[in-house]
Amino acid sequence: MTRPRASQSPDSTIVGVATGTPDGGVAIVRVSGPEARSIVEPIVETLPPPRTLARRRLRDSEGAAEDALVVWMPGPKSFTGEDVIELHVHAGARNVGRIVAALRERGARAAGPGEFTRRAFEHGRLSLEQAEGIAALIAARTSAAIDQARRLVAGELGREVEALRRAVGDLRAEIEANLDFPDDVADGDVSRWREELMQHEATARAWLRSFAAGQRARERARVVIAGPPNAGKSALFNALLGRSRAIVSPTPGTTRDYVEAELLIDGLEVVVVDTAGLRSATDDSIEHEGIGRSREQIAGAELVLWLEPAEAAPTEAAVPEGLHVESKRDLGARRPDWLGVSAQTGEGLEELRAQIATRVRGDETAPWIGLARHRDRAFDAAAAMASAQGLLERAAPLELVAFELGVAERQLAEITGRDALGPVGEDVLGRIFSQFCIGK
Ligand SMILES: Nc1nc2c(ncn2[C@@H]2O[C@H](COP(=O)(O)OP(=O)(O)O)[C@@H](O)[C@H]2O)c(=O)[nH]1
Ligand SMILES: [Mg+2]
Repeated sequence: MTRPRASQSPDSTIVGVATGTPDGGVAIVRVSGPEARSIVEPIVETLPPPRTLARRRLRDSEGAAEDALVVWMPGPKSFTGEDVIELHVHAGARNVGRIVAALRERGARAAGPGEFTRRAFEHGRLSLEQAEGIAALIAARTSAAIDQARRLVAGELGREVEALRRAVGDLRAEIEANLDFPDDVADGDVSRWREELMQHEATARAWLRSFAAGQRARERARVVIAGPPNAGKSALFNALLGRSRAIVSPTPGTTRDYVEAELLIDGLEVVVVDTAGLRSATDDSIEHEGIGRSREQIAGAELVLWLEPAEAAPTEAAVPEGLHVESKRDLGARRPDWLGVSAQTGEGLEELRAQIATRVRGDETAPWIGLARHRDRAFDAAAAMASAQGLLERAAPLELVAFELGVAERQLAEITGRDALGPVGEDVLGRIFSQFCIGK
């Protein structure tokens, strides 16, 4: 292997506890490295055949016996690409501690954060963005985040990035083949190169847009219900939630502070916020404070539902970029081009849900997970491709064009970390894997 192996003492055998929940009944102790077999075998007497789970009596650091299920996965067809043995034992920090101690006494070193995954990357079992997907999956807090992280782990982004990197590389090779005879380059070639580059840049820019949509989907958009007092905001909030969470009252100014709740709309997790009604004339200082908070909520919203009731005349205050909703449609319809709903009869609620989902998702049906690092690299690659197009347009020397394409290729290669000798340095790897938990 030509690649400098960057992890600390890479030939050592490491041990870590692979399970993270303190209330689980079983803990998995994982051992990976060239000595895995010679370290573990003596304390379980015999290893079961490869990839077969078998029950064994295990001797812990105090010589006492513990029941364990043992699975032995010889490298390179293991998670890390090394010899791996997993011991499934009873959970409990002290119990597990005695087993880990027995393994360390026999020469295994305690694994650092992300060290198992890092070894998997270094042995070519995972690309870098897949490894990051594992960390994102563990950290996921919404089901959208889980779905996106799984796609990252499955290598979907990596495959697209690799395809683009190869296409840019082919184009660079073609341009470089003309370096010695620039006068022989036909105008048709130059315009075809520009055309191809424009398409490649568009591909990277489309990722950037879907990365942004993916981030919105992961982060629970805030949907803020705003409007004048008595518009029926709290009633609509409760109707969307399907329960009585906010106080509904004919007395204007009842809602003084905002109330929020999580809601699943079309598989999309959003936070719906009910706010105090906006009106200018009030001497009530608490209501005044509530109105200030409503404005803050509107400013921080992904989507504002601007509500005005069918029984009252239109106001001037409607938030222009918001979704305009006329409430209390059971009492009539005064704003025919607004979306009509009634919290009382349920009219229009399905349509409202659908519109919220569409507005929050944008036109992206399958948003990508694009972690900040992927976004930055894709952005720089797109910028390099744009600059290469500019150079071609100005008939600048082809060396410069080829140079910019090389920059774009390297930026793309950094996303997957595939380029064995290339651009992903210890600083990048160190930063990525230090964010993992120990045992992963
Ligand atoms: N007829 C009818 N009345 C409603 C509807 N939604 C709310 N209301 C009434 O309008 C008044 C104000 O409602 P509320 O939700 O507290 O308004 P908010 O001040 O905007 O939060 C209450 O008396 C509600 O019963 C509706 O869909 N139809
Ligand atoms: Mg209210």
